[in-house]
Amino acid sequence: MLDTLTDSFKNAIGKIRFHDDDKALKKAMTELKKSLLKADVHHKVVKDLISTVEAETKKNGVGKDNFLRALQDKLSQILTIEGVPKGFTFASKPPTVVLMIGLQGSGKTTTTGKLAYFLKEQKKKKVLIVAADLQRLAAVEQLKQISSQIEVELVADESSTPTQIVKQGLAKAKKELYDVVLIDTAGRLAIDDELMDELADIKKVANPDELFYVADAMTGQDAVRTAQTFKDKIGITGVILSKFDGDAKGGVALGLTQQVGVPLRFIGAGEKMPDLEQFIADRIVGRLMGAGDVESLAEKAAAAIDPVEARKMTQKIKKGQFNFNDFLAQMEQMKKLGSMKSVMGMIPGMGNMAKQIGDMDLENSTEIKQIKALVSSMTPKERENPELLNNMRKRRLATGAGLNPMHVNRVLKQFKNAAKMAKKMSTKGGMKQMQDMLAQAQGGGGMANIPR
Ligand SMILES: Nc1nc2c(ncn2[C@@H]2O[C@H](COP(=O)(O)OP(=O)(O)OP(=O)(O)O)[C@@H](O)[C@H]2O)c(=O)[nH]1
Ligand SMILES: [Mg+2]
Repeated sequence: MLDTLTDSFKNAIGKIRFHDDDKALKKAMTELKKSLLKADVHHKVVKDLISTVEAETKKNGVGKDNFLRALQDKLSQILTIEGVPKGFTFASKPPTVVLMIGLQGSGKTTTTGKLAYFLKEQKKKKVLIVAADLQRLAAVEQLKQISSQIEVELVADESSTPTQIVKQGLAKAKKELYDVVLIDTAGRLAIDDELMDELADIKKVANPDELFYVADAMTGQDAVRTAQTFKDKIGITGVILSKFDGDAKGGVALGLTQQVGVPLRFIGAGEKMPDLEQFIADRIVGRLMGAGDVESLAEKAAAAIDPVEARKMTQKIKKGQFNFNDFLAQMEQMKKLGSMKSVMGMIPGMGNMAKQIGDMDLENSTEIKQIKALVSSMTPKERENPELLNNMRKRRLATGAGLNPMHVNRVLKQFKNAAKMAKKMSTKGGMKQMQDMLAQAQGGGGMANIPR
């Protein structure tokens, strides 16, 4: 997600040698400046960053440690707005009301769904979505689909007006004790008075705690400019950059907070519901400097994995009873973590591996589809005990699942390997072996076992 930026910092860090002099620092700064500009970071932000880091490093004595400290401090500063709390905060008196605004097609509706999913799954909140976009014919239908997919309640009524539906939503939220209300609004092609008036009216009745401006990251510095206009005309409390997966450069994320004077709060990097990440300065700084973001990963995993189920699973694995039902259940859990690439990006030292994996898609990968097709053709007994499958049954299953027998054998072999590996991992020292294996894969491109 932040690959280009991370690479820029890593290269610069590499240029500072152990016994350092001004020349090494100069070289690192020149390198950093060039790559940040190339990554689309605004030139004023780059200039400020470079001059501060250079001056601070010199002041404290040129050397890697001082350079890293100066860089870390400066990055934290440019990603933070003094006095603004970190992460998503809830109003002292529920419901927390969030208004989602932005230009047409910027990703408001999708992001509303992702945010609802994040609050429900990770923060365990009761979330209500209000469909206040009554401009576009299909808008309500789109939200209906999203909210039923993530199992979040929706308030919608095509024959109503935006302010009426907001009032209705808020009344329901108060009565039924919702924690959060997310209001999706209509977008326009460009900023015009009509849009601003409508938003101002909605804002008046909604009295929101948060106004999130959703901007398309692919529009680069335009995202910053339009955010500024929305801030001046309506007032915003945060920015969400969507479609970050399509933006290879990503520099806009680094400068935006200082440029607009409002913090970047979330980044959307994919079309699916788990593809939303909190933008928390301290964590991002760690990631930019190549240290990973274990905190966010742990949060995601804790939300996705049911501890009771996990314990049961570990017991089964230890006893060698891991079966196809468990295999499928594990895969379903993995899906909740979001794209494999973003997960890997959070693990320290795994940034490169994330790149190799590309976007491994658990839902749409052919292999996983094959496995699912195969398992659903099995009898319950066979699912519990794969050993029951003889050649005739395998041929039958292949036909039933629309696969050839070779596929079936491959899937069964993969399953056996997975079960074996899981058993190994659950023993003492298993984690160490896993790490070694990962390190090997990282160095040697041995990714052949990971389905694409
Ligand atoms: N790749 C990618 N696509 C995204 C992301 N967020 C949204 N999209 C896609 O962008 C398109 C527009 O998203 P919407 O959520 O409908 O945008 P909107 O701002 O609600 O649009 P209007 O209601 O017409 O103003 C859809 O096809 C989304 O799937 C993202 O983070 N990554
Ligand atoms: Mg929309």
